[in-house]
Amino acid sequence: MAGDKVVPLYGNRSVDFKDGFNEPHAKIKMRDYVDLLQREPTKFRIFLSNVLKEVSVLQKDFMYPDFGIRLMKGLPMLFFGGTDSYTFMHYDIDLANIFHFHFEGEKKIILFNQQQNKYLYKVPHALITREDIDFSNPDFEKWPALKNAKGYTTNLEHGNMLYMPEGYWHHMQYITPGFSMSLRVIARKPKNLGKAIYNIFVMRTIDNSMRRIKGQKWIDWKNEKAISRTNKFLISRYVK
Ligand SMILES: O=C(O)CCC(=O)C(=O)O
Ligand SMILES: [Fe+2]
Repeated sequence: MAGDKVVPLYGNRSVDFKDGFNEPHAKIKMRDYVDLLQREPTKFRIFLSNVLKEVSVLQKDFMYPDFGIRLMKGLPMLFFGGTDSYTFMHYDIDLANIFHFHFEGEKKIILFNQQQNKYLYKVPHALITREDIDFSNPDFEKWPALKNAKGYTTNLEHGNMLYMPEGYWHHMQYITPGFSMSLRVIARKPKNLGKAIYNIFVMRTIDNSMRRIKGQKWIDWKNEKAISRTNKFLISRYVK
């Protein structure tokens, strides 16, 4: 039903200063994308898609479950991926609680809470870790701080739902082609809500402006800071 809709695709390309925050890497018709998923492995994912909004008949295909907790009722976002694709380690800009429902394929999940930030080579003014870390097979020689990070891992199959508490980091690797729907609940801890407001109104504006002003130098500086801050923390732990 959504075959003719043009959808945005994301690959594994690292952040480029010429891109806006979360700008897509390619566009394709939904029909062709589904063909691609079924035909061969692909790094291309659909991330934060609002296809339900555009194809209103699909809205009849689901109901909001009643968990006794107030879900954000803007239309839910859909996420698709094929064998070999993964969604990089990140947390969501609004630090929402996320109920992540999975359909079709199998997906491997890694989660960390916000207390692990100091070990994760987090990029400043961003919601990601260093993009050259392979979380599916981390190189602990190159990224020693990761050895200290305590997280969770699980696999999702058709019909499973994963609850991610507010602000949790998530890395999602599609083992086979599939798609998911995320329902969200606003951050409840005042500190997290404060961070959400800061991210949406301040962090994103600073980052977009600095990309325009300083270009790639800004991105490179942030990536270097991700390492130096994490190393500084590691050293301070051992030299006391
Ligand atoms: O499933 C994915 O590819 C990413 C999901 C995600 O980032 C989210 O639900 O916030
Ligand atoms: Fe996310």
